[in-house]
Amino acid sequence: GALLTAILCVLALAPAMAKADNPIVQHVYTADPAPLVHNGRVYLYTGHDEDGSTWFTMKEWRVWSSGDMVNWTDHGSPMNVGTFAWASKDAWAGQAIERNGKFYWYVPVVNRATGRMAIGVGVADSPAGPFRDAIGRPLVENGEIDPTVFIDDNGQAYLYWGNPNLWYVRLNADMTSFSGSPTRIPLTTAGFGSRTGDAARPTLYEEGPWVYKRNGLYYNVFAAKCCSEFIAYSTAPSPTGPWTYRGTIMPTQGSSFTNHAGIIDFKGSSYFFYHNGALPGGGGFTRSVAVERFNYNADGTIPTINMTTG
Ligand code: FUB
Repeated sequence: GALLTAILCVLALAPAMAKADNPIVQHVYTADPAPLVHNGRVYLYTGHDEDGSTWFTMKEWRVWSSGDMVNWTDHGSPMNVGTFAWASKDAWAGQAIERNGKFYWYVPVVNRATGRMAIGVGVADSPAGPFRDAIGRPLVENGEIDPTVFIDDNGQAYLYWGNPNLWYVRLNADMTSFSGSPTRIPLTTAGFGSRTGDAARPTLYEEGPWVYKRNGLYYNVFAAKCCSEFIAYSTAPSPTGPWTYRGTIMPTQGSSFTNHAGIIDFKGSSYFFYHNGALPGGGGFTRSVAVERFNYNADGTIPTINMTTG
């Protein structure tokens, strides 16, 4: 009897333990999570906030992986500002994707020659790197940040990015060049919600887009309304819109004034990655990535997701 009760208690606790353990990384500060599912593992690409940082002085990116969303392997830093000989600083928010056995990691970083933010692309033969500069120059440069990459079912790849605007461009199959010119997505209030009190930014869209497709619907999850950011989303019937604003996913919470989302399905569950300032010494420039498991609503909408710790 007592033994059975003890076993049942342990079993009952197991799911809670599995969904706990936030922040995911507890020995360094991390930011801007970008998860990628590959060969039965989740690879988590992040930035690295330096100890005691008082600005987004980020020098390198980090990779972590897990087969169970509980135990994480540290793959170190397989890409940093120095990977891009033309870059000077600011290893900010990117995303990696696999195509034809190669891994492409799109990141914003300052172009030393122009002093502006540009998008670089690293390439590697394995998801944990090491990554090298794929083309030796910026893939695209317009002073804007936060690339997200997506390959549609027909093989057409898209890169989206931007703050204060939202851009996309069609990537070629090589993933390191593009066709046509970057196109600015109209930031309408129908598409991205309305913000008051900032004439230059009439919609909620701020930065950090995360674009993906589920059941034929295109999702654009983004950081809304600096500088107590929340995560909101829009959907569209095609990768190029038109976008319809769908509301808040994660309200403003925690001690980081930015937030940044990444969403995956893995082993039958859906996961929402984000960042906050939950570690000791944490805050807006000393952030930590965290994750919540969630279920889509039956109509494909995303429920409200709250930050958890522990
Ligand atoms: O981490 C630096 C910047 O802060 C990112 O590029 C933005 O998305 C925000 O999280």
